[in-house]
Amino acid sequence: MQIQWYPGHMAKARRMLIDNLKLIDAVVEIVDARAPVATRNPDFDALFTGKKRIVLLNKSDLADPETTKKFLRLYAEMGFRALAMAATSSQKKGAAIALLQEAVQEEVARMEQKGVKKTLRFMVVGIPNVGKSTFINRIAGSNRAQVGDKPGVTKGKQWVKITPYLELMDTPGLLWPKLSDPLLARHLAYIGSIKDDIMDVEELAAQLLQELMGLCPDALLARYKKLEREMEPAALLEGVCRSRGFLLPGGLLDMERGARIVLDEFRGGKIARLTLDRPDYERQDTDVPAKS
Ligand SMILES: Nc1nc2c(ncn2[C@@H]2O[C@H](COP(=O)(O)OP(=O)(O)OP(=O)(O)O)[C@@H](O)[C@H]2O)c(=O)[nH]1
Ligand SMILES: [Mg+2]
Repeated sequence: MQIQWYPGHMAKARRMLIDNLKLIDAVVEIVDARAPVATRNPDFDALFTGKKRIVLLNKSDLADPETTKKFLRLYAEMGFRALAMAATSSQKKGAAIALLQEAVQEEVARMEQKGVKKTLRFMVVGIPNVGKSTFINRIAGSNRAQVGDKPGVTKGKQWVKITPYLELMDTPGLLWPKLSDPLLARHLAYIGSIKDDIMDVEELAAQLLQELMGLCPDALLARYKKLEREMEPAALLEGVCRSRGFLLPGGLLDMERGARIVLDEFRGGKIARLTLDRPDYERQDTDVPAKS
């Protein structure tokens, strides 16, 4: 499957991030806990060299808790401050604020010695649809940034003042130019970080069903009754249509409707709570542009 996935506005967004780096104290990178490898933009290592970085594994309510713990250990080994959370709940709000403050505490102390109370500014970054704006709204305690269940909702930068001394910058989702790892590309598409209208949804849903049959066969068989373990991807999608009675006039199966239902139900966490990526996966798409 060929995916056209680096639209022109992304290059503009990348430029904007670089231009704003001088204003900020640290970068908060949001990844999706269901696909923490696929949703980490490999371009960020070059973009944010020299900046303090915090990684938030968001949507952890939809991910497998044990795998989330493994990813947290991995980030700790890599030297990142990291936290698993669900921005749609207030449970980890305090822990997230504490983590942000901790990341810049030395600078705050240094300024305090000079008698200055520093305003902390964080840039919130990540690929599309991982919950950057939802996170900012959670920290702000009100709906200040626009949110939506599709990629590309935030179009430009937006500063959100949380307190007189804490500001968060919302940014548009940023992908990297070359998508040369087909497995990671599929994972991004399954979770909804790439626009569905640039993909073949039937092929995508069929592949997702095959992957889910490997990861959580019991949950899948329980949800769609007409599936069998050894089915090929296309047969799995047909099985979903039969399970739900998705027929077109004339008796053909409505594969597109079946595909959209599978993607919707997976994205909504209705099939199973699971993580697609493995912590030891070695990505093949680290080929990213130079910093400017
Ligand atoms: N289940 C669950 N859904 C979440 C969580 N965080 C965000 N969402 C949902 O994910 C969708 C995308 O959220 P946004 O905050 O708009 O994501 P974004 O990263 O700002 O997206 P762009 O601006 O398009 O790049 C929305 O439907 C949110 O309700 C979470 O922790 N758990
Ligand atoms: Mg947004």
